[in-house]
Amino acid sequence: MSCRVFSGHQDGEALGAIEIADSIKSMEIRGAGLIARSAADALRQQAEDYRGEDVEELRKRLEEGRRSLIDSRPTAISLWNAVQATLRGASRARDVEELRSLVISNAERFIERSGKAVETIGRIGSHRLRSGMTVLTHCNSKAALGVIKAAHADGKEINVYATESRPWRQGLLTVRDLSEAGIGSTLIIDSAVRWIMKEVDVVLVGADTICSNGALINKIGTSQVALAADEARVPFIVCAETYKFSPKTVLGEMVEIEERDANEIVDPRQLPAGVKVRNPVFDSTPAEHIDSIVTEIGLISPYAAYEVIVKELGQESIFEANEE
Ligand code: RUB
Repeated sequence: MSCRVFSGHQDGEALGAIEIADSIKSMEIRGAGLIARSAADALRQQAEDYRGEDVEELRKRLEEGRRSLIDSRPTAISLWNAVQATLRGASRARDVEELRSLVISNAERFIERSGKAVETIGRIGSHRLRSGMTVLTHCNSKAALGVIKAAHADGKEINVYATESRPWRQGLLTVRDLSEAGIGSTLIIDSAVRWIMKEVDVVLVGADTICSNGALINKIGTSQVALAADEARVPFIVCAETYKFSPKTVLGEMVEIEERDANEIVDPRQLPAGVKVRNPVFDSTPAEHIDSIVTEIGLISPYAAYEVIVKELGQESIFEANEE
């Protein structure tokens, strides 16, 4: 298993899930795919560690764990899809053993599929890149970087512009990751995107959530990158596993955009009295600015989002979203 993010706690308490939820909240664990795999793994660990005999008690603890995980960061639907997939069928398990093995196998299947999805997206997306191309990417997305790395592995020479992505500066992770893979990159500040766009052949970004109308929710600034790409006629491609699509949006639910502490942007002592600071960390890019979405089931139009939700995540997930 590629994603063992914590180990050892007593008796299947929600503690492991709470610890992981805290690490997600503090952004020690970040990126929508990793958040999802870590949440699935936290519930798997909780089921594995339970030593009691009471199936209702284990179910209750898993539900507490699920709750603390989904409350840890509100925007990425990958987190909700992961915990739902991990606990699917849990209400029907008759004893501890049945519940434990169901949760373990669900979690392992989710984690394995998630890892494979990133690989497949890399392969499919790389067909859109030719040698000598310049890619711009925003923030730090494993799925988007997977595409660049797959193209590089095929012998294509790819140049990358990576945005700094204030305030957390995930762009530093991106250039580090690319450098380790032997891929050259140039770091730019977020406000340089429109100026640099004339040198860019394609934009590749990841996704936290894709709505049923095809809108993309991703790191703050993504929609400005999309506008600049649209203006310059540069294709804007999203790289997203199918569990980044949101069944909740089918029911008309709006995606909650997380706002984090102002201290992440500026030390309040540096500001004159009365000045407010806001720190929204994601934004929404409408479908009309998206060229295509690379998923593990193929390259699709953003307008196919509803079909992906129904066919890949299933009516069951829409039903569960309704129950929430
Ligand atoms: C990360 C971010 C990434 C997506 C997709 O934001 O917006 O583009 O999560 O990442 P944060 P991946 O740093 O706030 O979590 O492709 O790795 O799932």
